[in-house]
Order: sequence, then structure tokens, then C-alpha cells
Amino acid sequence: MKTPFLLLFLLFVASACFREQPTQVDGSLNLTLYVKFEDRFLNSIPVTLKTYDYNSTPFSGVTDSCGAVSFENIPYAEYLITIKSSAIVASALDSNAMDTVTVIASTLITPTETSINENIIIDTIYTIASGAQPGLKINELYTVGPPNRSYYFYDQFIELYNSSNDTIYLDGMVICRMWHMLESVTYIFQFPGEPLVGREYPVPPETFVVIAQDAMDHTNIPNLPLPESVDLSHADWEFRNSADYGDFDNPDVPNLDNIEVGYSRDFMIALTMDVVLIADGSDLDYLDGMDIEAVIDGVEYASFSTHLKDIEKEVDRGFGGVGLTKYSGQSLERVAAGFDSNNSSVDFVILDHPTPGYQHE
Ligand SMILES: [Ca+2]
Ligand SMILES: [Ca+2]
Ligand SMILES: [Ca+2]
Ligand SMILES: [Ca+2]
Repeated sequence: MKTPFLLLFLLFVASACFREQPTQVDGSLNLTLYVKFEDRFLNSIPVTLKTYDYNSTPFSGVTDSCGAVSFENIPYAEYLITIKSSAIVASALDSNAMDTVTVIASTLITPTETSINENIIIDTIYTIASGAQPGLKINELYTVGPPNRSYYFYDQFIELYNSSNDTIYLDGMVICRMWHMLESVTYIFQFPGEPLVGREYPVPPETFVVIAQDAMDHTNIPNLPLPESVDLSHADWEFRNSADYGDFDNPDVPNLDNIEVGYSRDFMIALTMDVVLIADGSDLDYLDGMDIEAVIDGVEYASFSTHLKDIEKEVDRGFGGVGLTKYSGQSLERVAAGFDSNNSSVDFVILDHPTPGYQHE
């Protein structure tokens, strides 16, 4: 029964030959690529080369023990280099240990006449951890509450940032507080709209999105002076559990609602240790955890350096927030807007004050 597939394949090859791309090449190229992650060369990594200049099948190779892969006598052309592979890399948390993470790269290599010999290219491809590519990021987590003696932390907010060049749509996305690893979701609140296809709630490139626990002016609570809190009355969104009639609802600020059956409280995260995820809404079956394929970004934070991780290293290789202090008004923000190496130990800094809707200087 293989014949139909073979026929289809031959038809495909035949039709591909009728396209207008040239099949004669203008010369050849010897290309050597070194593949690195951070400061380490990676061996045994599959590398794929594809050119759109010629009608040719992709080339593939695997890096050797020096982290190099060579392609000889390939057509002289521009190539798209792609890598997606698991790799053994230095641990983000223990300098004596190694971790397995998925590394990715997608880079164009263009032969230029400025090369010493234009037919020989030697270059280095820098891979990044999967999850570190530009996109929608959890940019700031303000969790600890303002200075106060009333255990007030209802001014918590999460700030997102679109670090990509494309508009991203929040429709149907979910924000989760995790308990331990992807298998255990503590809370799951969802943006309105249809996941993956909805186009109602755009986030243009380089835009911040503030999601308040309660979208009110927390500096102006009756009989509770909180001058160092934040005015979130103009937040972009607020968490609002429609099963909790006591949960404040600012009519001018749209809501993310709880979707967990039987849960009737607000979206609250722990002050100094937790994991927060944003996911694309393709996995709403929270009882068996969250599919890693659905995760857009995840951040772990903990106030003490000996903390053991509560989320997979594929989501976050480290954790931010060492030194966070309850009821101090501190906030945790990426070092630069959207900066993400998938290692919150280096991606985040503690600020003295939160910065809802903007990046600290
Ligand atoms: Ca709320
Ligand atoms: Ca509202
Ligand atoms: Ca990330
Ligand atoms: Ca901010």
C-alpha cells in the first residue's frame, strides 16, 4: 500500500521542478558552523540548512565534539539555519551541575564578498533556550504588598510585555498560579475571547499590559493609608472571580475570570515565593496540569537562594526574587523590557517600587 504515497511524492517532486526557482547553481560554498549556548560549544546537535534561492532539499548535519558541523560544496546561496534540540548545558543554579534544556536557533547566513574567501564561511550560531524567543512575556510581578501592618497585598499586579515584532492577541489566554510543577495548577483565570484564533484583544509590539488583582486606587483605601501602594484604577485588566460577589469589579476595566470549578476567590499569589504562567488557552483541562506546549512564559520567584525549583527548567531555568521582603513595596521586574533568557535568576531584578505599565530606568 505504499504506492500511492510514492506516486504523490513523485508528483510533488515533478511539480516542484516546474517552479521558477533556478536549478543551476552559481558556484559552491563550504560552510562551517560552530554551535554555542552561552559560553559552551554544543556537540551532537542536529543543524538544518534551507535555502530559498534554489530549488533544493534542505541539508542537515550534526555537530561534532568541538561543536562544529561542516557542509561542503553546497550551492552558493543565502541559508536559513535552524536548530531545535535538547542539549546538556550548564545549570543556571549550580555551577557544578548540568541541565538538559531545549535549545533553539533560527539564523540567516548570507555569503558576502567581504569574506576573506567568499566561498568559505566559518560562523558561530548562538542558540537560546526554548521559551526565550521574543513574544509575550511576564515582565513584572508585584507581589509583596506595600509597607503596612494590616497584611494588605490586594494591590498585587502582573505586567506583561510584547517583545516581538508582531501584534499578539490575548483572546482566550490563561494566567495560572502553579503549585508544584506543570502537573498542578492552583488557579487558572482566562481572558475573554477564543483561544488561538480570537482577534479582539490586541497587544501591539513593545506594549505593556497591566493586570490588577483589583483595579482600584490602592493608595486611597478608606481608613487605610497606603501612600506607597499603587493606583491601579486604570489597569488594562483585572482578575475578577464572578463566583465571588465580594470581589471588587471596576466597570471600566475588563476582567479575567476564574475557570476552575468550585473556586470562589480572587487571583492572589504568594508574597515571596510562587510560579506564574501565561498560556495560550489551548489547554483548559487544568485538572491534569498544563501542557508545556501551551505555555507562553513562566516565571518562578523565591526570596531565599536555597529554594528548590517548583517548575520545570524548560519553563524557567532559575528563579528571581532572592531578597524579596514581605510588605516592603518591592517589585520584581525584568532587567530590560521583555528581556528573557528563560533564566529568571539573571532576567529579573528587585525594584524598590513597582512600575505598572512602564519599565524601570
Ligand atoms: Ca479581583
Ligand atoms: Ca472589571
Ligand atoms: Ca521565558
Ligand atoms: Ca513595569
